[in-house]
Amino acid sequence: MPKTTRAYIALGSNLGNRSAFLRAAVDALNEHARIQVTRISSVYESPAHILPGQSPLPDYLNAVIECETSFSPSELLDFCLSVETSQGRIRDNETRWAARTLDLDLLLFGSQTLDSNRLTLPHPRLDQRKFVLIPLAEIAPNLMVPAPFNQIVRYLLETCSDLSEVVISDNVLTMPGA
Ligand code: A4P
Ligand code: MG
Repeated sequence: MPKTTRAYIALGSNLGNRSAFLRAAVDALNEHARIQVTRISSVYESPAHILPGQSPLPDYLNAVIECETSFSPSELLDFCLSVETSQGRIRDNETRWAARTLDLDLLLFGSQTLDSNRLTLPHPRLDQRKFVLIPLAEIAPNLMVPAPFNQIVRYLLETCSDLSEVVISDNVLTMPGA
């Protein structure tokens, strides 16, 4: 592989066979010649974060993977969006945070920062979510998260004000080919 960047991707599902969608996402990412999955967190279950006034939604399974990729950030986003679609994700443009079979969010792409109309890096809500910080801290506790955070992952988790209950689930995502 040519020059690669280490990236972190958050996986989430709260619709249908949630663990199968997460498994399919890990496999699809790793099967691409320009992506190599290097670490996978445990799978965690938590109530859906919802917007004020929104009706309750099913619980989520979430995990975070680390990968090496020769893609650019925009190419990696495009590939993630195509994997979501291949796993039955239907975007309801009327409803933000609607239940979904698969959500893939780019958390970090090396130490790059970016704020375009289709991609913000690091992920702008990363510090507000235990369902992201707990699995990320499991695989990369000392990782420096660039601006505007400028803190290591473990510190962001220790200072996170999210009070939701995030519990480890029985589902296990193994390294592809392991
Ligand atoms: N986009 C910009 N930056 C990024 C990035 N770093 N990674 C753009 C991925 N996408 C990024 O995303 C909308 C657009 O955001 C993309 O097309 C891309 O151009 P989307 O997946 O269609 O929409 P979404 O996920 O519904 O919206 P949003 O606001 O990104 O939602 P979040 O923040 O992903 O939250 N509760 C629990 N327990 N667990 C969850 O995983 N997830 C959500 C969704 C809400 N509640 C949750 C969970
Ligand atoms: Mg998303």
